[in-house]
Amino acid sequence: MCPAIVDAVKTRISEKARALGFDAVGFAAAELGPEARTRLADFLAQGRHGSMSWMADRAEQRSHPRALWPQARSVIALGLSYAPESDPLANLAHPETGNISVYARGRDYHDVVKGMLKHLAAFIVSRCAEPGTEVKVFVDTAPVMEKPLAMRAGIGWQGKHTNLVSRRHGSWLFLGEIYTTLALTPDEPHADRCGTCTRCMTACPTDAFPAPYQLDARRCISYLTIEYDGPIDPEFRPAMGNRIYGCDDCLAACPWNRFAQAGHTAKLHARPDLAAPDLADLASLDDAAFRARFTASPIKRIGRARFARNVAIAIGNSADPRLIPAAEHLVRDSDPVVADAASWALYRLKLPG
Ligand code: B12
Ligand code: SF4
Ligand code: SF4
Repeated sequence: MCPAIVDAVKTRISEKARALGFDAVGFAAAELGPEARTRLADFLAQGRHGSMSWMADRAEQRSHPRALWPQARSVIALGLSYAPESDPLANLAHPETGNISVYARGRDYHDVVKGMLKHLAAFIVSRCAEPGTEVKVFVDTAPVMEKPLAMRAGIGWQGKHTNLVSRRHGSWLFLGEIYTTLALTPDEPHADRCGTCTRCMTACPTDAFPAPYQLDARRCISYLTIEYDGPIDPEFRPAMGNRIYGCDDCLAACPWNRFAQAGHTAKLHARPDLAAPDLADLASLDDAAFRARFTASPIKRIGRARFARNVAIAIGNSADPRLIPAAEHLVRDSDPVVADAASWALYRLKLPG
């Protein structure tokens, strides 16, 4: 395609992406520079992925878009804002409730973003490309390094908290990509705008950043509450507070959020019952009730046992003796990890003074 036609195709794709509801769109070549590859290798070599062995299993595809799909020539990077309407950390001050991170208070973003990506991909194939053009859509779960690709496509930069920050949407963007055989001119990569700021790093309750731009997932509350299924190290339990699913402290600290307007995608808006759920109520959920309560929510993915473990730790941090019966109920749980967390909680609640 001649450059003028490529530009026209990019414009059509960008307009359609925005019409579908995406807040950011950019274009990159289907390749990652040597830094992302080396840094992923370092991260894995230091064991910072913890029990997420799937990260190491497909590291080659993760750090080489063409190792995942040799025919890919371009990547279309998309961002969808989920910026909250109010203070995302307000609920941390209510220890009798559980705090769910902003991204998981509404419908599962994997489903929402994937649906939008599929619409955009179908449009590209049917309306923007020569016959034979192929596309593949990804959001989160594929071996794709979404943040460095989005930075290369110019929709933001990787901040010191390691997530992509946008000048317009702050830290609150979900990412998705379309890999395609179309040759599209890359946009300019986004420059780093962190400057001397280190607010995200000092905001972290578990000191999970060994250095700027580096995260040790094993210390991160998001990893501990969502990805890790064993007994959480007692070192981290007090710092978890009432965070029962994910953590937003480093994202919320970012000064670039001040430009963000609340996300407009209704499906991602917070469910009222997940804004400040009662810990005693959550502790009483059996498997069937857990599944019913979290239908269409990303929380369903972690299963009832991991969730109940997190609830037990939040109960142990509540300093609220009214939650002793809830902890006693979980101590009798058939899952040893849940029972262990509940014993720890009971011990804390019964400590004098
Ligand atoms: C594994 C994973 C996690 C792990 C590890 C996170 C991590 N930072 O690696 C855990 C479970 C902890 C996690 C937590 C969260 N996650 Co997560 N996660 C992923 C996943 C699947 C892979 C990320 C990855 O490749 N990590 C490996 C490391 C090595 O890569 P990296 O983070 O890009 O590391 C870079 C930096 O270290 C940098 N670097 C190192 N040194 C230096 C030096 C300089 C100078 C510079 C500039 C850079 C630099 O280079 C590395 C390579 O680019 C992505 C989806 C995907 N497929 O990409 C979602 C993803 C990153 N997660 C996401 C979200 C929303 C979260 C949470 C906010 C959820 C929550 N509220 O609890 C937290 C945020 C925690 C945090 N501060 O990162 C979003 C982030 C969106 C965005 N705007 O960036 C993603 C992109 C999913 C999505 N599709 O939207 N996540
Ligand atoms: S998500 Fe929470 S625990 Fe993880 S790095 Fe950010 S502030 Fe620290
Ligand atoms: S809080 Fe500061 S250092 Fe962290 S990502 Fe935002 S601008 Fe960068």
